[in-house]
Amino acid sequence: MTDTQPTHTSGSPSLENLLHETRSFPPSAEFAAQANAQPALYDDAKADRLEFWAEQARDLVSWHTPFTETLDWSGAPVARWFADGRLNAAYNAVDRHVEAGLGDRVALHFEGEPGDTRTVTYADLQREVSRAANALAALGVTAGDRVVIYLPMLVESVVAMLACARIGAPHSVVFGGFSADALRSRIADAQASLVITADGGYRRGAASALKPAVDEALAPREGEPETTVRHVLVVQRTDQEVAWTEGRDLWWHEALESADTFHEPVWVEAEHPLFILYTSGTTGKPKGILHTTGGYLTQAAYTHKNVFDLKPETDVYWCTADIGWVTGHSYVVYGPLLNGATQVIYEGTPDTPHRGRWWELVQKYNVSILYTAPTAIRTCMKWGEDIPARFDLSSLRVLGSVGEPINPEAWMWYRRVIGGDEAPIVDTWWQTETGAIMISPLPGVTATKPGSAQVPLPGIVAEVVDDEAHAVPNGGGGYLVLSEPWPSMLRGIWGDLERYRDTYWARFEGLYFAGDGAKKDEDGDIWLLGRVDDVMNVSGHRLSTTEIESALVSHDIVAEAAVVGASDETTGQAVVAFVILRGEHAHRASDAESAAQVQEELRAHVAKEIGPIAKPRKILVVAELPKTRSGKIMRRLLRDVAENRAVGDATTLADSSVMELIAAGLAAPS
Ligand code: 6R9
Repeated sequence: MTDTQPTHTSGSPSLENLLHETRSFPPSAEFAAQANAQPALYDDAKADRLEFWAEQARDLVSWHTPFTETLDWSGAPVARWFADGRLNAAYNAVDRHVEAGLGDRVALHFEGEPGDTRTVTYADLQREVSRAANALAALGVTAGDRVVIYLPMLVESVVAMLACARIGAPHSVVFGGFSADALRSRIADAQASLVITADGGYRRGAASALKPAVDEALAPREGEPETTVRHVLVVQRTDQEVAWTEGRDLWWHEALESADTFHEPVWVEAEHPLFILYTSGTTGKPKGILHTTGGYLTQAAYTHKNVFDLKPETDVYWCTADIGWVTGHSYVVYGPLLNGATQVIYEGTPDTPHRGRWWELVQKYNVSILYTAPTAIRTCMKWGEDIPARFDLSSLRVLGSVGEPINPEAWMWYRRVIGGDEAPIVDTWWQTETGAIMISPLPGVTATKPGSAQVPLPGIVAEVVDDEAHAVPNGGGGYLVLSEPWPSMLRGIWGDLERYRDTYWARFEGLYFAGDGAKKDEDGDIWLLGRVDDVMNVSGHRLSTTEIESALVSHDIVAEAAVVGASDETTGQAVVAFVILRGEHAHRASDAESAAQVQEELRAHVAKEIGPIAKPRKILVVAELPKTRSGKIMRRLLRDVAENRAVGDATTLADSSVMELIAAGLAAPS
């Protein structure tokens, strides 16, 4: 493929900092000629949007009963797509490829952190998923029952999700890095009847335990209702000692051993729930985002095919996301498998046993499409480009980014060092709620710009609006909204329809409010600017300030807490907490040493309550917090402090001396 030189776009965006970026990389003629996506895709979608989606649904998904109706929006904001069709997600991801004679194609190249490997073909996957489905059924799990999956990145994790889908039991995957308490509240909210976990997994060169967190999450607690969980299936990964509850706990391998390899998929309605995935909102309570089957699968497959230009016969695809996040759902499990892709899944961290592990894997498996997050790219930048330079990365032909805005430096580094100055980068904007990619360049069609997700995909209608819901002109900024329903949109918040309306549909009449700030450049391309609510984005993971504040305040010594996301070179944002100690404990922060102790104690407490990723990078003990007269904490001012800036306008503070007090306190030993 020929190299493409950057050209400069017309017009100079008058927007601050990153919008001074004017480089643009048109696709090479060769890439464009072979691309799955052609410019006509936009025209087709514009000509008849609903018919366009119906075509995608018919082309990319196999229906047991074909649908006749495309969209029913009469119950807005709860959409029904392809509602009279019936299908099965696992059949679409696995069986139909085997039936098409592709059973020998590798579905998964699994690489364990210690270096153990496993190659799983589509035929293998069909046997495993069928067995697992029979095992779940034998445990009494039926269509509609919820199953919580709490696993590391293993072949069994993919099998478990598909087995649930095969019997019509919605799965709720809880990220393995979350604590027992986080797991407990999600199990309770979903009223799950089964948990699938492992003894442990390998992380940073050691076996780390998972099962104890499940035991703790299920233990009876005074004043709380008894758990709905009847069984725990345990995958044996590390051979660690595990506590065992007779009658409740079963080994995964034993349950599967005795199960039949044939299983007839349960054909469900298109609107049957496929999964619930919990994500942080602006209040402390995580939201169970509900996705259903037909529309979700359609958009997952469509985006995976066109945004990554997947050629299933020749490509090797690798998405580095964990199945605990939505990216792992749509772009490790459903999108790639529906499209019959061959992919790599990796259990461990990028720096174990060395900092070149990812690039070694790209070389080993000839990965051609890589999908990862800006925080990972920035970490690799920090480690130095001599590390990837030691490996042959010439197989890479498409690079993807997701999770947070990618800054132009990281984008350029990704393109040059990883993509050999050739591979197109697709910066994909979407959310747990949107289910699949919404805004992204199309490789081979779009001239890409470093730092911008650019354009809504064909079939998607997005806008940037001001406070009054008016579309802003090119060059202007405001809030990102989605103006038309899309197939993979959430169908609500589990058990809380009111919260669904309030969170997404109350801000602007008839428009989906994404919670992200955005600007349009002079070409009308969209630049995402981060969250406008109190949700932080740390290494591409959504964390709520409120949730961390409540975790801090639940510690005996803390009276009050305020949490902000301070910009951080590597992780995008870092959690910084300001705490006021209870009077009787105030002395504990009087010298540097004890303040450091307090900080460590509270960090550990947050890790226990929520999980290690929520641990504040810094905890500052203060005497007061800046509040408005109505009692709202002015996080903006705290962010100034956290980012070492001069403190901004503090005139709306109830007590204007507070910021001086905080600044003085920080100058003193901490
Ligand atoms: C897929 C995923 C969603 C939030 C979203 C936004 C941020 C994701 C982005 C991006 C700028 C991108 N986000 N992709 N911001 N450019 N390409 O990440 O889902 O975990 O629900 O987070 O992430 O702020 O609102 P989720």
